Amino acid sequence: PAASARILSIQSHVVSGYVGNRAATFPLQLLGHEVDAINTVQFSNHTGYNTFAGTRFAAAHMRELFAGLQANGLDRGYTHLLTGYMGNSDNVRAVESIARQLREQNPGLVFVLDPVLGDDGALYVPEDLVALYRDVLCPLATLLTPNQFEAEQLTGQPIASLDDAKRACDALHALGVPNVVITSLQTADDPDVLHLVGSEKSPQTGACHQFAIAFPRLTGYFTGSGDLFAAVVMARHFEMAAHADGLGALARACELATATQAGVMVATKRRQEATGVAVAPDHLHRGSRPADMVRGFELCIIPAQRQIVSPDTRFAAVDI
Ligand code: PXL
Repeated sequence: PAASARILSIQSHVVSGYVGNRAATFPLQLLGHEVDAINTVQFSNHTGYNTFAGTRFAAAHMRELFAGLQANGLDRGYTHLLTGYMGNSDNVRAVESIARQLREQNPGLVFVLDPVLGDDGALYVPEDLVALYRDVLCPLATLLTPNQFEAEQLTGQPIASLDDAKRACDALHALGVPNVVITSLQTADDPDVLHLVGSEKSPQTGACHQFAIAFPRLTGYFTGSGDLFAAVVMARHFEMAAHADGLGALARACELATATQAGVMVATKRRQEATGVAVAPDHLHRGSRPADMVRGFELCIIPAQRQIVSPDTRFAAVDI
């Protein structure tokens, strides 16, 4: 049997719908991995709805849960740490502490850090988190998955082209992260195409493999697709790293993860259209947000689970 990862995933939880841990746990389990979840918030639904109820947990809650694991030796044996939305600097510090302790237990721990800061030109976390992610968490991360805006925030450089993205990857490597994936980049060439730009740097030789994957931009409303992507790229990278010798594992992992993300989003859009909740792009407000969010917008992670195991489409990575 294929080796399993043992993953600690620290993200948000929603009762209804699929973002954060709800978008990561099932896909990772479906791919054969053990997932333990710490929830940074527990909300009724994601914050894109007209209202939401629930609690943001204090950092002390996260530390208490981790201490509980330690008291029973359950902190031993994690191979992977995955983190998403944290929301405030105390939570970032708690994650730093957990990452350091897990590394002490397992020096080979893979830390997949999704630096959730914002999108479309706007931060949705306090501004002080940018420097904390850059200076405190990035140096601990194995794989970093910023979107275009987050990569700009972390590097302080605008990113408008694949060349800019390559330079941003170099700057992020310089913070100490060996694997960087800028998950979606829009360039001036074609508004209907998005680019993933990835960069894998060998810790041994310093050699760098940089690549891009172009994929069609889907109009519509999708929340949690970044959380799904980070989870799947982590699982696929684990599989590939076990087989590949030399550089190339990250590109193969990204090919599969973009295919899964696209497959789930296409299924989601089809269901939106079939059930009549789809909104025309010109009826979207505040970036890509519909005026009234309903359950029908949620990602089809369960109905489209085949796209996680064996995605229909493939997008090829090209060296850049
Ligand atoms: O990454 C999406 C996400 C995660 N967690 C919470 C959210 C959202 C998006 O709205 O509200 C709590």
